[in-house]
Amino acid sequence: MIVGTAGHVDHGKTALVKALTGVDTDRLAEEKRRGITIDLGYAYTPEFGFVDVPGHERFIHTMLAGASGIDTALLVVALPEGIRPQTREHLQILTLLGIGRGVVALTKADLAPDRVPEVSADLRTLLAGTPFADAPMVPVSAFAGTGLEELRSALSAAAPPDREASGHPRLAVDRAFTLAGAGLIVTGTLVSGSIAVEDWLVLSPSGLEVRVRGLHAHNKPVRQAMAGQRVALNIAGPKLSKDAVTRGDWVLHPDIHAPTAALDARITLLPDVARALRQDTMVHLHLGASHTMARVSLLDRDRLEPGEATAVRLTLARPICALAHDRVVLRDTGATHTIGGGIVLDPFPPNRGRRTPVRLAQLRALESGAALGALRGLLAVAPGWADRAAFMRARNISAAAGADLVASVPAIAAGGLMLSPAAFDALRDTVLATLGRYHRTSPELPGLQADRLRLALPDRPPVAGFAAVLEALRQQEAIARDGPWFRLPDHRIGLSPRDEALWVAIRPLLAAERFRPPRVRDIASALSVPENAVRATMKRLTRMGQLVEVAADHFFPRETMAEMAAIAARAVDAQGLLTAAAFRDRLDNGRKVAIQILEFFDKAGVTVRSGDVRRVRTDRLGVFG
Ligand SMILES: Nc1nc2c(ncn2[C@@H]2O[C@H](COP(=O)(O)OP(=O)(O)OP(=O)(O)O)[C@@H](O)[C@H]2O)c(=O)[nH]1
Ligand SMILES: [Mg+2]
Repeated sequence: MIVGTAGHVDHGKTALVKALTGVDTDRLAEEKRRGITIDLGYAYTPEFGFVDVPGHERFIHTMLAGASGIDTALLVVALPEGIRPQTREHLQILTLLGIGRGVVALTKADLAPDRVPEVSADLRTLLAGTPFADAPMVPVSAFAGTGLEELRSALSAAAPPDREASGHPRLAVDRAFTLAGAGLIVTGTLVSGSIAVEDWLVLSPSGLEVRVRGLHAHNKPVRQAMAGQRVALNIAGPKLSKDAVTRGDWVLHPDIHAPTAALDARITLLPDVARALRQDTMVHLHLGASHTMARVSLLDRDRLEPGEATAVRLTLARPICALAHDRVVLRDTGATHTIGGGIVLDPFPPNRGRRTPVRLAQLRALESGAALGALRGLLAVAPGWADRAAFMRARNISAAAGADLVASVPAIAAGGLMLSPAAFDALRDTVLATLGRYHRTSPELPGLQADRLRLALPDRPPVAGFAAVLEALRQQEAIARDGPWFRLPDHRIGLSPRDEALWVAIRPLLAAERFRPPRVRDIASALSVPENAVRATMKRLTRMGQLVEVAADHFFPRETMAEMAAIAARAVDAQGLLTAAAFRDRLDNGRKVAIQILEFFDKAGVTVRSGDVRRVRTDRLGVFG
């Protein structure tokens, strides 16, 4: 169990930890000289790991870094002084961090034993409505040694539930130092998963690779450390140095290394702040042991009154590592007061549409702490799908657990998407309706390509996800596919009776002089049909693949194109080069037409021109079927 001290400066936190553990955690010379705690201190007994924090208001950021990794609070209030400003602020911070268990130590009992009833009564009032409302209060004296046993048993009784051991490992670094003979050591709380010697992990947000050379859990060498333990890692890595690691970094599994500079969160403004929170206020943001500046954008209103909670977009001054349901604490621009905090709902929020009703509904769904509930909620609101990788990463869910989750929601996995069955059905219905309409208006065309179908949708899924949905529909035989074209299974390319009749008349004209077929104008006058009608029919036949328009109004049957390509391949000289003259001689169709055909071959990649000669790409001869 990791116990963190809290309370006003000089109220006896460090002295109490020393009385409980025998360890003086004020190690720095400056701490000794000034008689105050400046940096975090650590001490262990077989049962507890203590994190001792500074009480001075100037070191609240340090207190925050320490408190983010604890699971039980030891709130220290000196009897001679009673409740003081940082008693309140530390209490607020513990509450915002979601630390639900604690014990109150009424310290310096040797100095003011008679103040126990008064201070306890004040504290009961202060603690009412907080997670510590019923916390035991134990008068103690670090000097006289009284009350220590009661305090130990009260702490044992406050044991928190076990931390989530599943998920990838993630350790919040609160200290980094080098140790002679060992090298680089980082310490912190392992908030999820487990870490073993020889694991390869990543330092986040820098992304440097680290190898675990050795590890301690609760100050003892072990092969493996578990979530909920304070851990010291001896790490090495190709580009790693002491300067590369700072408090606030994370050591974690590569799959959850995804630094982000924007977070959607639900935050509460503390009831006792002086002013409402306005749009785009700059704040100090604390998450885990990290700290950065952030801009708060309110998503569903223009101001947030004290005591109220709402959804916000936090835009960070630098990318940090954050996952869903991480706690954030916000302090004012000058870092003089804690003003509020809450939970991260989405660490990878979309850039656009952040204030739309659809998005706000998604954020409400993401308030669920359980991944199953969150995913169900997310898929129940529009558009009914979610990015699988982002969701699993945000919730720190491994691939195997993710597959179980998708199965139990239930959701349909398509490419990178998870879709509700209803959303999948809606996509299918729209695709089928769009194809049906298209076939009716363009019966001569093979169908629609994926991007045209996608653009027809009211809510557009990502390209890759939609491609997977189309593939799933194809497998269900709801739609069919020819090359890049999707169509309804029973759609056959067809000509209208008028086109059909005209085509029957045109075909022999083309065949009569197949290497020099008549142009649209000639066909029109031969058949006494308007040019426009001939052209439109021949264009439709081109789209159907029967004809090829080699030059404006000059159409060749596709099989003739294939035949001419083969002739070109045979017309090359000993060097493999093709001249226009050689080609023309074989076709006997005149220089102008021969050159038009060759230029069309160039465009189609069948021939490659260089100066007056061409090479024939035999691998491309099949393009005309
Ligand atoms: N008489 C008496 N004095 C105490 C007791 N505990 C601590 N003190 C004194 O109170 C002063 C502050 O004690 P610390 O333990 O350093 O207080 P702290 O809460 O750790 O202070 P910061 O870490 O700076 O916030 C020191 O001078 C201690 O000697 C106690 O039980 N009895
Ligand atoms: Mg101290």
